[in-house]
Order: sequence, then structure tokens, then C-alpha cells
Amino acid sequence: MQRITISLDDALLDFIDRFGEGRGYSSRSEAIRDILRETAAREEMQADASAPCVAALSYVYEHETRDLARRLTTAQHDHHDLTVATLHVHLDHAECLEVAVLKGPVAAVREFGDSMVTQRGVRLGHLHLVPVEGHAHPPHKPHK
Ligand code: NI
Repeated sequence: MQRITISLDDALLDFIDRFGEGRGYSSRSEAIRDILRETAAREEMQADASAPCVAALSYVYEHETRDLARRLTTAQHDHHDLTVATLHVHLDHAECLEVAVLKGPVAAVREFGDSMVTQRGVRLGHLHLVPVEGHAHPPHKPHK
């Protein structure tokens, strides 16, 4: 670990302190490291569309809006190769929160995530991409 000195104006420093306190970081350094890690991971993933990732896709929707629940489920079946699991929470009488865990190449995961959250009636959509090590599994060998 190296030690560097950075200059920040009062507003940014105030932000870092409030951010760190709100999230429970033990120091300014740890808060700044996490902000940088997130930015670095995002940049890295934008650089290589075929890089493997896992992602948490979350969104809120009204389950009785024109066929929306069925269409969202159908879209996940159509992309079963990218969909690992989905958590469904009934928020109240009308609204549902879903969190889908996706896995696959960055470009495909991003495209599928975008196609879900831009559907009419879906709101507060968010796709959180997490890079994973790109090791390839050897082809599966049948037992002899
Ligand atoms: Ni529901």
C-alpha cells in the first residue's frame, strides 16, 4: 500500500466525510478506496464487452400493469443462459420488487438488463455489474 497526498476542496471533503460516516467506513482512505474500486471496475468492464461478469439487476413494477409480470418472466426464460436466480418481493398490494442475479459476458448482461428496466411500467431499475475472473472451464468430459 502506498501513501499519497491529494488536494480536495471543502465541498468534496465534506462529501467524503458524510459519505464515509453514513456508510460506516472507518476512515477517509477506506471510503475513497471503495469509490475508486467501483469506478475502476466499471471502466474495466466497459473496455471488454466479452469479459465475464455477474450482475444484480433490480427493479420495481406493478404486477397488474398490462401483462407486465408475464412479459418480465418470459424475458428471463428467453435469456435463461444469463439468468441465475430471481428474488421476488411483494412490496404492497400493487408493487413488486425483483432482484435477478445474472451471469455472462458483460455486453449480453448489459443488453438484457437494459431491455428489462426500459419496459413500460418498470421503474427504479438498476444493474450492478461485478467483474469476475475470466478463467475458462475445460470442456466437460463424460465419465468412462
Ligand atoms: Ni409480487
